[in-house]
Amino acid sequence: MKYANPVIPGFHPDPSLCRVGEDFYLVTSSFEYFPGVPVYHSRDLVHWRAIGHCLSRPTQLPLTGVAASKGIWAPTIRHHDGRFYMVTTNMPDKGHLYVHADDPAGEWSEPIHVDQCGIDPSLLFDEDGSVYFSSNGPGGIWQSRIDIATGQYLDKPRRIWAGTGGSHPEAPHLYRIGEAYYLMIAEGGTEYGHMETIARADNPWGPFEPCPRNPILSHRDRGGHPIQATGHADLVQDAAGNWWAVCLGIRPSSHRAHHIGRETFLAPVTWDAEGWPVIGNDGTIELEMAGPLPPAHRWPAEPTRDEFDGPRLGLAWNFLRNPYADDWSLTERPGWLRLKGSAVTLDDVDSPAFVGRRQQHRACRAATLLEFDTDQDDSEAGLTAYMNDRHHYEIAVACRQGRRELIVRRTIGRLSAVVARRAIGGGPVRLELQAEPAEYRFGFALGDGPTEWLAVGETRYLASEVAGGFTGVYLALYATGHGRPCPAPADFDWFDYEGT
Ligand code: 6LW
Repeated sequence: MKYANPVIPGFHPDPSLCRVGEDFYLVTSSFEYFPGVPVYHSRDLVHWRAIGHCLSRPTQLPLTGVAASKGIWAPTIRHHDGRFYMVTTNMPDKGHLYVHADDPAGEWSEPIHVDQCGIDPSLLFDEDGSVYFSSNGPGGIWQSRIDIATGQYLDKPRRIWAGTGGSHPEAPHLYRIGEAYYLMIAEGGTEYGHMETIARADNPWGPFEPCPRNPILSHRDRGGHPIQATGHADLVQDAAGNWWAVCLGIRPSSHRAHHIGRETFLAPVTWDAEGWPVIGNDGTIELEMAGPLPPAHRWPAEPTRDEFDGPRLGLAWNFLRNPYADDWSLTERPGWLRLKGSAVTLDDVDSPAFVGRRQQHRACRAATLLEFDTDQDDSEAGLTAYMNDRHHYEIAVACRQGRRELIVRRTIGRLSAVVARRAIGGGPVRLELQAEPAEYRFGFALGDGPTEWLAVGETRYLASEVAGGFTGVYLALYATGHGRPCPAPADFDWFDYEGT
């Protein structure tokens, strides 16, 4: 059966998954966004639907003052004895934590912290009841044995494998398969040299014997291939006994520039005569692949338009860091998302009035209808293509010398400038963004009038290779008073998002 990669497009890095019966559950990293660690559900490994978040309360996920691309790194999800566990690291806060839930859609428990070095923690529940806690750390992969009720050590952490010599040995996943323990890790760093390697032992502490074919997954020698940076993988066996890997990869839009984030890819896994896994086509993956998938199970398509009619935001929406409760409301004006711009701006390492979703297609259209009757200078509300606090583009209604105007701004590092403006009168404004792999176009319309396209900006300047960090572009509605609160609310009637 054929399927298309990536299976979860847009900013969904560091995928980890587990199976319960015929159901698969997958989590990805969420960094400075809240709620954190989205949970996806699938029955066929190809079609995934969002069902919740593991970290949905500020007590589980404090993000105040967390820099862009800090916060939640590299979760692992496992199921044991009727319970789901998700283990991750909140950077820099208190380090490793895990939460558990009986229903992966939530609510998840308060966090239990584990005092172990490094990043990228994961758990193995062994058959004798032991729980192994692995992470990266100085010189390789470290492991302890913990009491899962408390997070306390039963055996102190020690280094169990240095990897094969690549930089950044990280993202360990320890599996017990038959009588053997397999330790699969990422090496080479998460960029273009990324790879996945594996080793085996008959004891969870090693000594680990590396696979002679390492790396078992990498595109580091495939310059020009549409998929790059493959690595950070996790394995699962389906109900029919077939094995699969999920991993992260990127799709550059122009030379060495990817802007919608590290995405989740799927590859079939076979085993060679010596008992080593073969991922995809002998260690590489493609945009179209085939494998012995479980029977197809599609989910209803997401509607293009969010009318903001419900009492809660849909699961696609995120805030930047922990939101201030007063900054947003779905109930003050029913059927509208109301944002109340505070002093905090998109340039601050803080939580502006901001409600955003991942850009999941390199070619897409986003639009919104905004009412913002402001006469306070420097107040502003609109639509942003946001990579981080130093790299973002927006189209907005703003106020200058007491008059409303439409602006397009680009912020690339310390260069921030309004690149287009039009004076406008009162009344609602439709803001539009059209994305192609290499460019964003920004336009607006008044009433039912035609769209006037105001400016074009390259996607390249929002790419990780330029902007830095580990995230991908968000398309977000926002409001700000630039240093003082906005007296007028910004009301958004609806938001359209559509891959094109
Ligand atoms: C993650 C590390 C990595 O912790 O990037 O791709 C870091 N690999 O394993 C952030 O996602």
